Amino acid sequence: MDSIPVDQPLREAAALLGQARRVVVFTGAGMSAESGVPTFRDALTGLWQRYDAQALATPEAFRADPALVWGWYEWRRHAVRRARPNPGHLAVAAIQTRVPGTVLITQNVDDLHERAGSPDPVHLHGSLFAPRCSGCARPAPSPDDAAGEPADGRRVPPPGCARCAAPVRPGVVWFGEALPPEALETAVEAASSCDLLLTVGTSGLVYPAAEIPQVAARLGAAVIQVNPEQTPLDGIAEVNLRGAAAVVLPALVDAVWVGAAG
Ligand code: BV8
Ligand code: ZN
Repeated sequence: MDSIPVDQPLREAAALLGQARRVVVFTGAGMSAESGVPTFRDALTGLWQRYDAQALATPEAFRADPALVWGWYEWRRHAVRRARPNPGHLAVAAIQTRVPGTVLITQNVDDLHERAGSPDPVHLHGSLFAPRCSGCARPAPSPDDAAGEPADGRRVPPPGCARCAAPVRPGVVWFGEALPPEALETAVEAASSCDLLLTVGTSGLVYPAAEIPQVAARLGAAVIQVNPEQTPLDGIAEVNLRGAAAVVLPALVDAVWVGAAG
């Protein structure tokens, strides 16, 4: 992995991270982009491109056409299974090791943080690997992959619940649905008591998740943003690291701990 020059912003971020005691890492779709998992901003590809992700990720869409929405999530689940954590995910896990008590909060429904060794990330928007009944909410087994990977755009009828036969739905939070109260509470608490929040790969447009970095800044924590693009979070960030997560995060960890040891 080509290392990037330790420029001024990276030096500032390293100084902040090196002296932080209570750290929160907050991630969005950009964290998994270099693992080949498309971000929400990225237009859907293939036969899905005629759909708008935000429209598909709603209870209304599932009620109207369960097979279409289930097919989309099955397609995404297989894409995530094929993906691998990237050096950015590994750097986040390294920060959690170096700064005990670091809280990792993610908007992502993939399991790449876990596969990178991060202990129990807080999933604000659920997971692709926790299907449940849309009627009685009974957890359902993950579909067996013997059926193979659904081609993109293919509609796949969801399995029926073993208890009430209602269609099984993905264990994610759809637009218009409340976030899991305990996850949101943990996130707000961590943001309210941290002294540094590192936000990575999020456009900061989806609420209430986008509140989390703002709560931290409002209560005096330093905010470091990693994003190749500008976002509404630029204004609250003490340091903006304009680059890709899989390049910038390993360089940041190096600058704090490896450089220090060097
Ligand atoms: C609710 C799971 C009410 C499903 C998701 C206040 C103001 C305005 C609107 C609202 C508001 N409050 C509520 C709303 C409505 C809505 C909302 O926020 N709408 C927005 C779009 C305007 N919020 C809701 O509906 C929420 N629920 O409000 O319920 C309620 C309350 C009580 C009781 C009943 C009901 C629920 C929102 C959650 C929806 N579910 N995901 C699924 O995945 O299918 S949201 C989903 O989209 C993701 O989880 C994520 O949160 C969001 C995408 O955002 P990002 O992760 O930031 O990704 P994005 O693609 O946008 O950007 C990628 C970024 O990465 C970019 O900046 C890019 O530059 C950068 N990047 C790219 N490559 C890299 C990179 N960075 C680093 N490295 C790289 N290599
Ligand atoms: Zn049921």
